[in-house]
Amino acid sequence: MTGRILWFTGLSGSGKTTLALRLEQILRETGYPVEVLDGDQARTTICRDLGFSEKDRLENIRRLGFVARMLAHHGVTVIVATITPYGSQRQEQEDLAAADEIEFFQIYTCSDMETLVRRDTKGLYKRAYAGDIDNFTGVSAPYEPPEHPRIFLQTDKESVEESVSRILVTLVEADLR
Ligand code: ADX
Repeated sequence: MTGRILWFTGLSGSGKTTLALRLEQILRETGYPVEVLDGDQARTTICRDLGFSEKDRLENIRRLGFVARMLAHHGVTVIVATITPYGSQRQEQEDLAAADEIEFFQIYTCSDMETLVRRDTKGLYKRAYAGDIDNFTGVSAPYEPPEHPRIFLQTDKESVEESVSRILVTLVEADLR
């Protein structure tokens, strides 16, 4: 059985990792082989040589996509949680998955900037607005919102459990098709 790729995209602090880990826990308890590829984790391991220029972000996503497809070939449900700021990057990953007959779900965690700045879970927005971090997505580097994500989550308005339930419903519906 081929696995699938659940690819989270959204600004830093919009809930990608939180949702990915909660989803991982539920799917694992249900008996699915599942793996999370998280941007922050990748950047201290397989992508630790990369920064945040457009070129490096493209390379970052290419590496994660490559690993995701390898795992999916072995029946793993792979959850990728990275900003993935460019539409072309997301399209490329979707196309590569399709070429390998791997089902690909793009999940957009959308939150307004006011909420992100108020929460500022990692303290990065304060530093970015102060000019201490270059190329910070949403502040001094672009984020191109997806126009047609498979799943659209308003993480500033809905709870983690609500968002996770909506993802699970979509997965079940896809399995029933
Ligand atoms: S991506 O753009 O290449 O997809 P990725 O998800 O791997 O980004 O890494 C984003 C994480 O790196 C953020 O959640 C944040 O913790 C950290 N980070 C450090 N510097 C930046 C920056 N300039 N822009 C965005 N995120 C940054």
